[in-house]
Amino acid sequence: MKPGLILILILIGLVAIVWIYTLTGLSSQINEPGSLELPGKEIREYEGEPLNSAADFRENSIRGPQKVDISTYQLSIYGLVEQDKNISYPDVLHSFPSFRKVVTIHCVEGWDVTLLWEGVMVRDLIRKVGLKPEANTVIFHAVDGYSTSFPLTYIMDNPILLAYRMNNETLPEERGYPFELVAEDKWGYKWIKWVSGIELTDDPSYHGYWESRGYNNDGDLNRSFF
Ligand SMILES: Nc1nc2c(c(=O)[nH]1)N[C@H]1C(S)=C(S)[C@@H](COP(=O)(O)O)O[C@H]1N2
Ligand SMILES: [Mo]
Repeated sequence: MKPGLILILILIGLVAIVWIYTLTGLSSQINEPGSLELPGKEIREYEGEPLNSAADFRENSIRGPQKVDISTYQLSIYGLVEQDKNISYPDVLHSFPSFRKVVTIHCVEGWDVTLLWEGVMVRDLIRKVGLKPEANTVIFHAVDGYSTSFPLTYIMDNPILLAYRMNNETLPEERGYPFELVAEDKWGYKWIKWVSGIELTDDPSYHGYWESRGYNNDGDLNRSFF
């Protein structure tokens, strides 16, 4: 073969490789830390800090682990917003910036677990739909019928994560897949798992599942829960 022909063949080969690479979406997977397809291996240390394992939880959910069909799953944001919105799982992961943080969850039963959480900020989701001025309370709803609520200021003034990964792995089913709220500085019963809805209301007296059974509605860690 002539050297010129070899050069042309090499060039065609290179173009084909780049084309296939972009077509398969490999490039975006590599650049996005929150990518769905990232292989997960649980980490047990982050920046020198030891972490517990996703298996260290005691499973005590009201109806046991929930199975969510991710192909039909939608996160609904509704109520006192400019326009209700349903967002698919991939859209939550790819359309919002993701953040990582080591946070400890404390259950009222006396155990705690420290993990590296990764997720999107709830306030970014809410800003996307636009708030009505009367909104003052955020109620989270879950697939198992569980719910819990917060003052709007807690959600908008703090970097509160809706997590889809823990310790570098996709949330396991028992831990709330697809989303668990990382309700920093709040008792475990505020860390709602299997989140399916975020409702904006003007009713600060709303009481969620455990709250309507006597647990403190603030759920502040530095206060007693009953
Ligand atoms: N949807 C849902 N989220 C939930 C619960 C639940 O029953 N259903 N239990 C809460 C409680 S009381 C705790 S302590 C944390 C951690 O529970 P786990 O150990 O069952 O993961 O999840 C919280 N989130
Ligand atoms: Mo709990």
